[in-house]
Amino acid sequence: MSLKGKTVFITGASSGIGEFTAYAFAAEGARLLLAARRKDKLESVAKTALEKGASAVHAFDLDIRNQAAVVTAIEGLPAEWQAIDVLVNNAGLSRGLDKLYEGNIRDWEEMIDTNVKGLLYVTRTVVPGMVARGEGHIINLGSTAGELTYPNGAVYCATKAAEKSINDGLRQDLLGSPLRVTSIDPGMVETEFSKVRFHGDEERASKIYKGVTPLTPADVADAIVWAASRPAHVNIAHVLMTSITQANSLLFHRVQ
Ligand code: NDP
Ligand code: 8X3
Repeated sequence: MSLKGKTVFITGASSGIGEFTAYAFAAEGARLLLAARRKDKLESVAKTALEKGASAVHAFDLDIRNQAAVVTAIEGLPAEWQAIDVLVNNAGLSRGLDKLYEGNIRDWEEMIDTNVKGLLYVTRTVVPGMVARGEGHIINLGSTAGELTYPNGAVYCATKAAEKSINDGLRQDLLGSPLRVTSIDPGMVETEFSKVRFHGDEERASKIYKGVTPLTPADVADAIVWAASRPAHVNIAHVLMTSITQANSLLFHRVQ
């Protein structure tokens, strides 16, 4: 399916996987709706996306944890941006790496509010328009963490297990319609993810990637665009992907 001229809405487009997904859809000639909280970063992504071939870009700041703001921003889009063809529910984060019984409750709330509730708010606001138009594809970012829980990561892993259930539930709820629902589930990808997880501690973040070859955000973007560009009757339910140095969320081949 050609993505030229399709309107693609990417949440969390200011860095990492969302940023590179914007560039990958840009290269296909798509129109891009880009959202995140950091407007300055988004504007720089928007400029690069136009240089890479996006046919138009509209960027706006949005905190997906705020349900009223999600509705206002999406329902208030200019008329020419109202018909969203592809929604990439990418915005998300981890906070902390702690034993559950020692975890920081504010970290838990931020992860649940963003990765689960925020994803639901955006989906609930965008999908009715897709259903009414009889066209659309929802692509959610899951993780190997949603498949297999790792120590000290129970709450982040739980949010990605929830994403898996939401992805599978939505696909069943849309059965009989032409809409498609996909979960892209990467293992370790080198982005701002670990820096955010460790509250800005770059030294601790860099240790996570030591001795392994992580996926790049461009690798994940490639899978997202691949899923979106399958023929209209083909629904890719899940893509589980890791680098060759990772077998699952627990097992890595690390060179010391
Ligand atoms: P980054 O930290 O690089 O990017 C996260 C993006 O989400 C940023 O653009 C950030 O923008 C945005 N975001 C975070 N909170 C909010 C919010 N409340 N409202 C709007 N946007 C928000 O990480 P990744 O690119 O790695 O992560 C993207 C997704 O991929 C996440 O869902 C993550 O769980 C998932 N994932 C990541 C893996 C990895 O190893 N990196 C592996 C598997 C899945 P801003 O701060 O400007 O709001
Ligand atoms: C991100 C991958 O293993 O750091 O979902 O949780 S991991």
